[in-house]
Amino acid sequence: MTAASDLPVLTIDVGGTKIAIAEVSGDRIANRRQAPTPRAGRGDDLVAAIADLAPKTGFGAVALATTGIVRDGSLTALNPETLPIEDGYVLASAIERVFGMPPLVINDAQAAAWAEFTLGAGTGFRNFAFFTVSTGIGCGLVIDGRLQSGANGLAGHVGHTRSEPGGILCGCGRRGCLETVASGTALARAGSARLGRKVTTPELFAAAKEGSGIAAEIIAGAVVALVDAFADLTASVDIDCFAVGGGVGLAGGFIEALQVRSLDLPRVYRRPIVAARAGADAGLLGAAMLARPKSSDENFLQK
Ligand code: BMX
Ligand code: ZN
Repeated sequence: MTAASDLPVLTIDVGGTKIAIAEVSGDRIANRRQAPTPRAGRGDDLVAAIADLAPKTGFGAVALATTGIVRDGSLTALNPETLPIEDGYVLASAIERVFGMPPLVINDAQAAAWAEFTLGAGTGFRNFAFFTVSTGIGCGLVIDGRLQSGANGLAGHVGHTRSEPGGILCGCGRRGCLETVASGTALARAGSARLGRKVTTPELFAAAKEGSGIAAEIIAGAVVALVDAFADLTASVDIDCFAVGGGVGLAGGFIEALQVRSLDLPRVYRRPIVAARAGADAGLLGAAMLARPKSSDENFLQK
């Protein structure tokens, strides 16, 4: 008989746009599949979509990375525009009912930060930050080698620090958050308003490439805001290296633009900015690793 620990971890990544599911063994991802995220505001719809997509047997543990604030297995949206859901939706128990075992549940950017720190762009650093620039802006922080979730799950939500005083109202209730300036949602919104036609984020990047000054200016605004957020974070906790992922973060030329902009910072705030290496599936990998910590990873998570 196969011991549960020899079997892969069934791992789920719930983002604002899509749900991905795979079986993860070590750093190997198999049988990856995905579906659009149900956005009607009901946690039960999310769980039903996961149940539809996932195998029911053949795994030894279940791990779930999700956009939003995870506290003791419950999920609350900080920004309901990124993922609408009931406050404090008891995600862990709902997932346990489907698969018959209690899952590890963690914020998506925190999970991805752990993967990058352990086997990606953050290896060898002590204080490391991973940013995902996607539907929203997520961030996971590893400080002194420990992944920070915070007692309330809020650690690393740098997407909701102030970027533009008096700026537009964020779904979290504050005004001018980084996420209202530099996320994929923000770029598409600004692009549509200023170009006078509905554009998606990839269309905005394509327009910039084809010479649209307006599109280039909007993207440059996001770059400036992100680099300032990196500098603020460096001033707060002395980050050694920033890795950037997510659909927008990994879009052609974006990381290079961040690197160039960071040269305008006073030297004391400058840190390496690199592309996430674990790729689009860092959240899957990190959640699986957190569900199966090695004994040498003792105290890896700081609550
Ligand atoms: C939002 C917030 C974060 C998340 C980030 C990236 C919600 C629902 N999510 O700031 O928890 O990490 O977006 O999320 O409040 P993604 O869906 O863009 O990957
Ligand atoms: Zn906000």
